[in-house]
Parts: sequence; structure tokens; C-alpha cells
Amino acid sequence: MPLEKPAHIARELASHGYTADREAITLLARAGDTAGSLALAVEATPDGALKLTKEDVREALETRPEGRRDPISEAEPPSADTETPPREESATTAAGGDRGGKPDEGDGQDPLVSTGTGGDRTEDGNGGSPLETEGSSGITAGSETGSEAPNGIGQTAETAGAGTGVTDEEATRTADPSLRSLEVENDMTGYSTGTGEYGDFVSTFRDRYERLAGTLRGRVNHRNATALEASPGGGDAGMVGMISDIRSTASGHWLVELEDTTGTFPCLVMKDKEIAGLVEELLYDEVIGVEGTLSDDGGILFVDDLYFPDVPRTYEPSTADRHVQAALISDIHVGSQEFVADAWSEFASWLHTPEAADIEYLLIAGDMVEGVGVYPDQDEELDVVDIFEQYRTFSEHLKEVPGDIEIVMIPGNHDAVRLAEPQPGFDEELRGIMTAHDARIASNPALVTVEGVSVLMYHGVSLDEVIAELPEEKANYDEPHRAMYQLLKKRHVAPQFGDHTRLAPEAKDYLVIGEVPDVFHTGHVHKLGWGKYRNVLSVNSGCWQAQTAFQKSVNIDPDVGYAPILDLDTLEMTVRKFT
Ligand code: D5M
Ligand code: FE
Ligand code: ZN
Repeated sequence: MPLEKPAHIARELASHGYTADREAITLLARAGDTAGSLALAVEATPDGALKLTKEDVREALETRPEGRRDPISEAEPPSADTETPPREESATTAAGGDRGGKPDEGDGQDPLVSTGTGGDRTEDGNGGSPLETEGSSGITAGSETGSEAPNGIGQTAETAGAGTGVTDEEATRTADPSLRSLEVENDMTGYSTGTGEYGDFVSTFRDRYERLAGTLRGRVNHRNATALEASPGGGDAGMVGMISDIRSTASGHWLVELEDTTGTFPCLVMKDKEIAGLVEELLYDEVIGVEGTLSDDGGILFVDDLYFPDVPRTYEPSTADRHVQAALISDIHVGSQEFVADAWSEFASWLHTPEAADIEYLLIAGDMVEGVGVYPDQDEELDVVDIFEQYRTFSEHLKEVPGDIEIVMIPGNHDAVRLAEPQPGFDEELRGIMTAHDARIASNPALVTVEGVSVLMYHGVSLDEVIAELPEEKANYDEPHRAMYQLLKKRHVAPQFGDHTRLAPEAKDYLVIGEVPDVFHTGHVHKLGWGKYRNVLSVNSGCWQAQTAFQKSVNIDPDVGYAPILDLDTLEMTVRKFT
């Protein structure tokens, strides 16, 4: 394998325990006698340093003895763009936006990733929107992006690939770290106060209720449960409460019991009302508002209108002030026999190419490793059986990623942190293993603001629950973004407590979606899907793990080796496929 390719240099460095800036890699790729230069650069790197900088490489090359130069490669420096680009599959834009309310409305136009690999596709298979493509090498398909269209019709398109015309200047383009900004909010790492006592659950639910009720009270003419109970019958009434029970009555109507801080009150949704269709979207423990009329005896509220905390229809996301991109991935599952190391390496290699020069951030939404004892019989499919060894191996793979990319990681259900949500970020021991890149480690969930764009990162265990509980057309594994829309609508990442989703009681409910994010990023279900709900771009990244025996048994066909790339200045998406 020729060492000159940037990817190979990165891998070679990773094997020595180093990450490297892209510019350092480019310099090495251009230098003759790459192996010798690499050895010199490593020697020139200060003891204890984990990252090879361009200065280290320059210093090494300047002091290189003449005899070690390679006249052939100096005459024809291999450039980064001679490397075979990854096979790219389709990429379309998150078209859609707010189409007037319910998450399912207009979703027929949400782009779906198709698997075509041809370089001359002109449609995204999604309503005939014209898209141009541009092959990156003439061999493989180009990536495609489309700009947002309000209704999926008449999308314009632009190409994303750097193409064949990349010059050496572009190849060495470097990021200016002083332009970057990255803040993490709602990170509960180190702030867990819960003892698991009953009182902690009361605090969590109270906080959830107060914060979500706050968004509903202005919209609903409400009274509390005790006041409603004391009311004489008849007349208009409303309530804001947490769902404590949902039952169908003998005559097919729905009895929804709402709870607030004063008590509970029964609310009846008649089956022939239009809003009856919303009942199938309801989950236990979510907070809603209702309005209607009190029965003559005052004992029940007949519901005419039902409100979710929701995202305001007028929500306008923020964008970055410059053209810069973030890759949104998850579910790497290092340590599993099904971890697809080749696809990962191809992705990491591609990040070193000029095409990926604008990618300055990498967000990883959980399941770095396969873990141990997560599911029954999981040990039969483990490649690395020791959890710390899994993280060490993961860390080695992460070193293949350019050293100048800012990384944010949150844990998932396979990671070695507590399973109950919110999950604190990795402990000191694991951080010590994953020191490369100096990644930002936060809790699951966490709100990460990247150059003004707020990204709510959540691993996504509750998506299984939303998909199991809601009708197929509202949430399914093939369109995981729709399940995400439901979480946005409920303004809570894991509303229903007690089934798949385990909750760790804390003084505050960190799972409430307090501030509306500009982007919502999840993983877990190993399916790729994205779309916009009321202007909030929802992206479920695929995974880097091929189908497991369990997934085969239940017909889960994972989307493996996809890297959704987000333009932070336009909030447009491109998806790259690596095999
Ligand atoms: O889970 C990936 C997806 O597969 C997610 O939708 C849960 C489901 N899954 C995977 N293995 C199991 C088992 N053994 N039981 C139930 N559900 C499972 P992840 O947790 O990311 O591996
Ligand atoms: Fe996973
Ligand atoms: Zn998971």
C-alpha cells in the first residue's frame, strides 16, 4: 500500500498513537520519502504530545538530511485528490420545513436517501426535484445537495464535491481555529444529584411539568385539577397536565387522565372528534394542554382542543456566519465483530481530503463501542471482550480523523456509563483512554452550540419506544426523523418513563427540550433519516456496524457507513456513503 496517500499517512500515525492536523498530513504527503519524513516528524514531535502539527513536520523536513530525499516523488508530489474518493451514495437536502403543523403533514416530500450510485442521477427520487451531480473523480458518483424548498417542489441544487479541479492550494487549506466556537449547555456530567429515592422522581416530574406547562399556559385557558374538581358543572374549561393514564371507554371514546401539582382530572376525547386522531400520538408522562367543556356534574372535561408544547410555527433557526461544516454520526460500535472498520477508515481518510476541508466539527451521538452485557448473547459477537480495550481501540480509530477537527461525544446505551437517562459523560478513566483530539465529552442529552447553530444531541433510546407506541405512518424505523419530530412536538427527548427508556431521577429534568434547537441529532436505531420539522433539522445518523444476529432476527436492516454532513451556514445536508 503506497504510504503517500493522506489517509495512509493518517493511519500510520494513528498506529504510532498520533493524530495530525490536515496540513501536517498534506505536507507529509508532498514530501518525498514519506516513510522517512514521517519518522522524522514523529521524532520532532515533543515528548508527550498527541498531535502532530504542521510546525513539527516543517521542522522535520527542514532538518532532513539531503540524502534522504526522494527525487521521484519530489518531482511529482502526490496530491491529496489523486486518492480514490469514497463511493458516494445519494444525498439530498432536508426539504420540507414547517408544513403547517403535524409532523406527518407533508412528509411525503421529505427527502429519503436512495442507494443509487450512478454519477448522473438527476432526480432525488422524491418528487422529481432536479439535482445536479458532479463526480468527484469521474469514477464515482458525486454528492448531491439540494437547497431547501418549502414544499419539495422546484428544489434547486448545487454540488458539494470538490471535484477533480482541486488545486494544491485548496488541498492545503487549513481551518482557522480562532473562528471556531463551541459551547455545551445542559451537560449534567458531574451534576447528578439523584439518589434514586422516590423524592427524586417527584422533583424530576415537577420540573418537567413546570417547564413544559409554562409553554402551554399562555395558550390554554386553564385551571388546576383541584379547581376543576371544585367547579360546578357546565361551561368552558381547560387544563395543563401530565398524562397519567390513557384508556378507551366501552363506547370507544378516550379517557385521558391529566395530572398537575394539585391532583388529577379525567378528560374525555370523543371518538368522532377530529382531535381523536391525536390520541394515538400520546405517550404516558408527556405534558399537554386541553380545552373543552365541563360535564353537567363537573366530574369530567369533554375535550375540544388538544395542545402539545411543540415548536413555534414561526421558529427561525440560527446559522453560522461563515461556510463551515459538521459531520453528524453515531453508533460506531467498536469491539463488535460487525464494526465495519474499512468503512470507518474510508470516512476518516476522506476527512483528510480537500473535499472535506470545510468539516471542522464531528459530532458523535453515542455508542462509541459495543460494550459488554448490553443485550443477551451479545458476547457471542464481540471482537474485543474487554470494555477498556474497546475504548482503546475506539481511540485508535478516532486518531485516523484529522487532528484539527473539533469532536463532541455523548454516550449511548452501549457505552460504559449508567444506562438510565440522562447519562453523564464518560468518567475520568475513560476520558484518559480517549485523550486524542481533546474531544468535548458531554452528557446524553446535551445542547451543543456550534458557531451559533444549536444542536440537540441525544442518543435516541426513546425512539424505539416512540416507534413501538405510535402508528406506523407517524413513526417507523425507515423514517426515524419522524419519530424525532414527535419528540420535538412533545418538547421532551424521552417522555414515557418505565419501558425501554430508563430514567434516572434528578432535581431537574434534563430530558426536557427547553430551548428549541436549530438541529436535532440522534442515532441508536441505526437508520439514516432526516427532515425538517417546523424548521428544525432532525437528523438520525446511521451506524458503522453491520447487521447483528439480533437485528437479522427482527429484520432491522441498518444503514451502515453514512456520514451526514451539515452546512452550518445554510443548514443544508449532504450524505456521504463509505463502504
Ligand atoms: O440498537 C440498535 C437498534 O436495534 C435499536 O433500534 C434497538 C435494536 N436492538 C438491537 N439489539 C437489540 C436487542 N438485543 N434487543 C432489543 N432491541 C435491540 P443499539 O442499542 O444501538 O445496538
Ligand atoms: Fe447503536
Ligand atoms: Zn444505541
